[in-house]
Amino acid sequence: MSTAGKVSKEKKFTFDIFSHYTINKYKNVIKCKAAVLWDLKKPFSIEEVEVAPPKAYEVRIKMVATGICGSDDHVVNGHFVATLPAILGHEGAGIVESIGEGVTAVKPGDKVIPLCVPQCGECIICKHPEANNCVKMGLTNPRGTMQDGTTRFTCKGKPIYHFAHTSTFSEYTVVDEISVVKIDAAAPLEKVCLVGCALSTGYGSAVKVAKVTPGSTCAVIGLGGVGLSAVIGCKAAGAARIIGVDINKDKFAKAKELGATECINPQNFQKPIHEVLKEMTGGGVDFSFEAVGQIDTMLQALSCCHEAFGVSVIIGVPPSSENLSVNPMLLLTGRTWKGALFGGFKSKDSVPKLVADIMAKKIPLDLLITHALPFEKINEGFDLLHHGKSIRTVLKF
Ligand code: PAD
Ligand code: ZN
Ligand code: ZN
Repeated sequence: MSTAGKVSKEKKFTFDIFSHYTINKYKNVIKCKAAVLWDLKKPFSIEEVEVAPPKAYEVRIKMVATGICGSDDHVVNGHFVATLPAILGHEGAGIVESIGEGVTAVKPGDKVIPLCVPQCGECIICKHPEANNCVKMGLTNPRGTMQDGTTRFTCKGKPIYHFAHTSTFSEYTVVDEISVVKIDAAAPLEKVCLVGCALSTGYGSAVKVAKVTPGSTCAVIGLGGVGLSAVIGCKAAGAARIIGVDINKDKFAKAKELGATECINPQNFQKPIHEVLKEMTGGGVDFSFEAVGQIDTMLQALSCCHEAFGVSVIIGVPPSSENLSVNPMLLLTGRTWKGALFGGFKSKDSVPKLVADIMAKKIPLDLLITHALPFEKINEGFDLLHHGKSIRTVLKF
């Protein structure tokens, strides 16, 4: 009896290995095109890369569209540290190609948005009712890998690192199950890809992080895709006055179309812009947003909100080497200073709802997309951003 028992255990063991093998046998390495950033301050190279099959609790996605975000550009210019060589991009949408063992959240054929802020649902942050920066995020320690510490991309025999848990600048990508969410099958992916970053970030900064109130006065510094999404959020929350601030006056028409009641260019004033804003608003705005990613504009945003009740939100990602120095009196008088990733939204919970609101025309997302290019023209897309010509360029695969 005891020998028989031993044999059957061994048999079971053999079967388990075999069944694992048969599951993975049909999932091939995919060879496809991706934009690889080999070095800082260099253009992207379109390369043939190998994309390994998803392991357990991972998902391989065929990308359909991806936006170009200021944060991708911060990596290229070295302000935001990432492990290179890497496949950047974090504002995409696509269709699930295959899933690893144990995946239940999505299945092949589902339309999905990869999530640059994961939501594991189990950590202390995910369980907190307000917080969203899941412990699996690792923003301050960017390893450029899957959660298991390895990469799924290789090129010319070298491992290529992931970026922001998403790496959307590739025809195929692999993400952890905690970094992807299913969206409405009818959603236009070449538009809702922006929910993967800009829209959620700016809109949530207004409605969720600052909690803009009806009738209030707001200032948004930086009118790129993120700042304009904050303008959309301020308007949706019922702000009476929304002042857009940018050094590029070409951004003003779009800002006004989206809800800015007036726009100002700091270069047209002798005084610092926070003084100008305080004078314009009888002492300071109720809510201010920094959507540039520079230390000086963060201080301008803080200073321009009312000293007794103003709330200022940092959205922009600052150069990693720079620190802020402020006079504590700015806060002692009663200001609140906040910051958030991804608009403070819990990603898995909020992204499908935001997509639904866009499809119901409650959020004018289309206006943020100024250019569409084939994926291979990614460097042209970054040139448009550098020259202040685009709000969002969407690359199509
Ligand atoms: P963008 O480059 O499209 O927009 C930046 C805007 O700021 C441009 O319109 C500039 O003209 C303007 N600008 C530059 N300097 C000044 C200045 N001194 N005063 C006023 N305006 C100025 O970038 P974006 O909209 O994609 O991103 C904006 C920032 O938000 C950037 O720092 C990015 O890294 C950050 C970001 N944060 C999150 C997050 O989760 N917190 C997510 C996505 C992007
Ligand atoms: Zn978590
Ligand atoms: Zn982004």
